[in-house]
Amino acid sequence: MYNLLEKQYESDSMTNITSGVVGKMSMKLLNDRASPLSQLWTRIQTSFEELWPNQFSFHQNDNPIVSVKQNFDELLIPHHHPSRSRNESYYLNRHLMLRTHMTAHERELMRQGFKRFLIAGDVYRRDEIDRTHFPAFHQVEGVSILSLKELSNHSANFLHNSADANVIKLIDKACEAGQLEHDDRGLLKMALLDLHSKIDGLLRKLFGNVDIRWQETYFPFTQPSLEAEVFYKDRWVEVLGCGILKTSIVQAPLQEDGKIDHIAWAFGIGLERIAMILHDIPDIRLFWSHDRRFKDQFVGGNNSLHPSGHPVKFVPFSKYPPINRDISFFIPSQSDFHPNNLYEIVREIASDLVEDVKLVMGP
Ligand code: FA5
Ligand code: MG
Repeated sequence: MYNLLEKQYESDSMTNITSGVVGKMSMKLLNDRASPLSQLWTRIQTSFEELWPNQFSFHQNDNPIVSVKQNFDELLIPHHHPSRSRNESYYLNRHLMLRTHMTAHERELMRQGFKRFLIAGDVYRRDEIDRTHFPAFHQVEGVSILSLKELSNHSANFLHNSADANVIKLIDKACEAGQLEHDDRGLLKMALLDLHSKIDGLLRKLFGNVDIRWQETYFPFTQPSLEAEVFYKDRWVEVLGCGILKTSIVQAPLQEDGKIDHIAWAFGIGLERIAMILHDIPDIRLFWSHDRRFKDQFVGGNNSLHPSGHPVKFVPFSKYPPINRDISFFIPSQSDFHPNNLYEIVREIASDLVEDVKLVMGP
């Protein structure tokens, strides 16, 4: 047994939660009005409301502890999937874990009857250490359940508005792939175009004119699956994953004859990546900083916007140059060494001061 934020939990062979990550759990950045992350969450809600009034409900879940069932099993994530390993996720014990994505809350909201919603929260992954990856970050998940009737009434031309020829080609290709659960490819395409128009609308509202690139990807719970990247400072940054939810995941009533009469799409956006681009924030760790030199730059800004409407740009303040350190060690040939375990030790000892860990394997 052990205590975590004033509650008792049974420990077992899966337990791997660390004090560093528990410290992050209590920061609740989405409730801190001075955090660019909470300001961005507000902007996402107002953007949705302005673009598609009264269509979506907005939710926030501040408790990242979920069951393994919610985070993985119910989302069809196979038992051998690497994200289930102790090397990639934080476990309280065999049954409970820190959510690795906000997709973990989709089913409960659908079960409560919500059809179109956004939900934000903090998520946790044992990940690599660099400027754009951190073991704690925030996601906004969006879901829309569209009735088939509604979809067939939509004018294809209207939905095509935001999609250029490349996107339409990609969507056509994604809809052709085998094993799709909805056999009307036309309606499936309409649903994907609707998803595209919502994400495209949001990204353009946030960034203004920006280069967005779409490509096909894989998630166990969606098919087809797509991801979007935004061009920023000479490179493409992945900002979100999305797709058409598999039918067994969607929690919505069926028609009287038992037929499925809906198609649902979902997306998951990383808030840090978007805020970094909007405000020129060079390092993801700064969001967790208690340093007033960081926080004061965003206080008082109207949702981190200048009166001109442009996002406040971050002004760097560190006067210390970086220092490089080499550490070398031997790994026995039979060991089950995983680099994430080394990163975890680095984090435990040096907290967030270490900017980048590069692993160089010897011959
Ligand atoms: C997911 O988490 C899926 N649940 C998204 C999804 C939802 C797909 C609904 C389909 C339907 P992914 O692991 O790619 O996907 O993460 C989504 C976004 O979170 C990424 O695009 C990125 O913006 C952000 N992200 C992922 N890992 C990190 C990290 N370590 N640090 C900061 N941001 C991250
Ligand atoms: Mg991804």
